[in-house]
Amino acid sequence: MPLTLNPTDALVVIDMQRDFLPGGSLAVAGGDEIIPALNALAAKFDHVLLTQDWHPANHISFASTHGRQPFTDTIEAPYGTQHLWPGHCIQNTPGADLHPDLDIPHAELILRKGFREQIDSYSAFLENDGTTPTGLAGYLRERNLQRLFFAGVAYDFCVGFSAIDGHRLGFETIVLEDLTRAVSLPGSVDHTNACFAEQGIQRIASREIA
Ligand code: VGL
Ligand code: ZN
Repeated sequence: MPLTLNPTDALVVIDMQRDFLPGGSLAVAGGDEIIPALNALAAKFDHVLLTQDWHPANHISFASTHGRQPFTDTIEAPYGTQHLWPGHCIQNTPGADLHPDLDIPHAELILRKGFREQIDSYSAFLENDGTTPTGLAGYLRERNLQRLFFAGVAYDFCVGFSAIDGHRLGFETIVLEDLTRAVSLPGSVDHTNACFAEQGIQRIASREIA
């Protein structure tokens, strides 16, 4: 049975920026493939929100900040283990731009995250310390947006953390599986899938939406 959208639904498109897509410094394989279908689906939603990873040049999540290797190395931050990445989505650089093929003119909010030098933020709701709010939950509640559909990159990091926090914060949460792509570090996709299953976070295909 097709899923019918209603006016209190929102599509949340995570981090569809040049640096996360092929050609970028932290490219997610196949990330560009989802853009046409994402644009088409977004047109069906009254409310679309975008996130933008937005880091200072010496961000805590950059391997170069610590003289370490990206992808394989981690550091112990005051808030816990932090994966290290290639430099990406640096404030006011072209890599931080939303991808030019993303065509969602009615998107009503672009939420920047990860802008504090000493805290990363995978989730659109809470920074990686698990306590610093981005303000998104307040925005959604004040606008009476109750059911959230997540798409974008990366499935196993920013999409996953955002969906899990959204669910915990009381929003009905659905992940559009065909409209995401994963970074795929060892075990990261399995871990994300297990968390979704444990919390009852639904994964659906975008074609199920009427
Ligand atoms: C992301 C790694 C670092 C993401 C952001 O958007 O999933 N991943 N920063
Ligand atoms: Zn980042």
